[in-house]
Amino acid sequence: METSRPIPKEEGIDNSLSVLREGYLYVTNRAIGFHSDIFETRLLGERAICMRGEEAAKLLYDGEKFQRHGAAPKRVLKSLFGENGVQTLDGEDHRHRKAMFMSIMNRDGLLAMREITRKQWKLAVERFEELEQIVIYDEAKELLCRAACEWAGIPISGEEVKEKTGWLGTMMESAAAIGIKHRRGRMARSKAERWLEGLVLDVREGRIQPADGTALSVFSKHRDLAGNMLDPKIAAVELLNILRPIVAVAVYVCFTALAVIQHPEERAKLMSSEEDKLQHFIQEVRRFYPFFPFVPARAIRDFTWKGYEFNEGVLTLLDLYGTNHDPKQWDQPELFKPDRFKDWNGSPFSFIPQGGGDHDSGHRCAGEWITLEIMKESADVLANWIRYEVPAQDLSFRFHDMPSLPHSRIIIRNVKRLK
Ligand code: HEM
Ligand code: MYR
Repeated sequence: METSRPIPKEEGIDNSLSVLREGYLYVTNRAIGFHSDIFETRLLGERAICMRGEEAAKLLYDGEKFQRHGAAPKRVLKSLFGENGVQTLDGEDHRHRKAMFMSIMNRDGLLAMREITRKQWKLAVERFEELEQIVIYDEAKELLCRAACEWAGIPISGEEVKEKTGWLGTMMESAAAIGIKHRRGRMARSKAERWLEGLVLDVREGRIQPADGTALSVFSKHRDLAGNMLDPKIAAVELLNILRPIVAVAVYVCFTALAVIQHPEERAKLMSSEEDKLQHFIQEVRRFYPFFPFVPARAIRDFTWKGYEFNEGVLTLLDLYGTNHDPKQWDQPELFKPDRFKDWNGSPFSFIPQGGGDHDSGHRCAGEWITLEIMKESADVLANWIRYEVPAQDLSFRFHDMPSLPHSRIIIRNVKRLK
């Protein structure tokens, strides 16, 4: 019989405001204060357990102990995720829906994404040469919107790109917002869902024929475990679970640019465009910079873990940023050192910028591999394809902005093509 030990407790009727105030550092700050990788608090009007580190990640990804249904706050479903999408499913329903996503993440799909990204950067760089200055974040969102639609088999005209980029970007940028910014996120989602529902019906009624194997084709024809096609609204939510996060990779492109600018000695290692070097660099970008803050889940039943009692239904947050910076796993986590990935042990639970565990059976990010493809191509462009000036600007970013970005969104001038 395990003896129980108390979970350190943060005082206060509700500490949601502290999460907004401290952002990515909320859990780390308390873990340091309590000398504990687990503590309890109150968030959004209920008791919540927060935890970080490899062991905690293993626990949260145990599908016998935690479920996702009812875990993400309603407001996050209304803006970022969408309702009744794969993020909210459990058990067999989740595995079946997840298989639909993973079926397009095969070798051909990944290669296609790499090539589309390369082509879109080429077109963009030609344009950059004509412009006095460009803002990397804005350009990356737009070129990734084009890339996402092409990859997913979604028809989009040149004139539509700005509008659609706006919707997809707003959903992600307003994920943790309150007030008017949150309402903008909801509105962007409604418009985008209507657009994609229309396309799903177009496919089903034979008006358009996206290529086999593309997300639009696969999701429009997918059947659930009962043999029924997805409700068009849910198919639209899932198509947005492809388009929105591909546009969101612009945040990582922006941080990649920041790392290229601020670490010339690391940039120099990319000069050969070797795949390994690009991989280590972008893995360190994903580890080092903040993006997705925490993953929420609920305990399915009462259980005890390391002596700590979890009650059925308790809201539990796994801190992704804190786990990627856990000094128990990472030597000098506060330093940007891509070479640490030369001999990284590959644990699915200690390096979790896009969630942990297994892609097929758990909730780990379905788009992790294509994120790597997009980032490697983008790192190569920013380090090797172009020469540019970086004018004086505010490159700092704040840990309480979720998502966080360099304030200037990274301005470059006098872009000249080298390749
Ligand atoms: C899930 C992060 C890009 C599709 C997730 C999760 C995180 C995450 C933290 C949740 C893991 C969990 O619940 O345990 C990110 C970040 C990205 C990114 C930081 C960088 C921009 C992508 C891309 C795609 C994608 C490019 C698709 C093309 C998904 C889907 C899920 C997911 C479908 C739900 C998986 C499930 O519930 O089983 N992502 N992601 N993500 N991501 Fe990503
Ligand atoms: C995606 O679009 O699914 C991937 C990237 C989104 C990152 C957004 C980060 C902001 C904060 C979200 C709070 C979520 C808490 C459950």
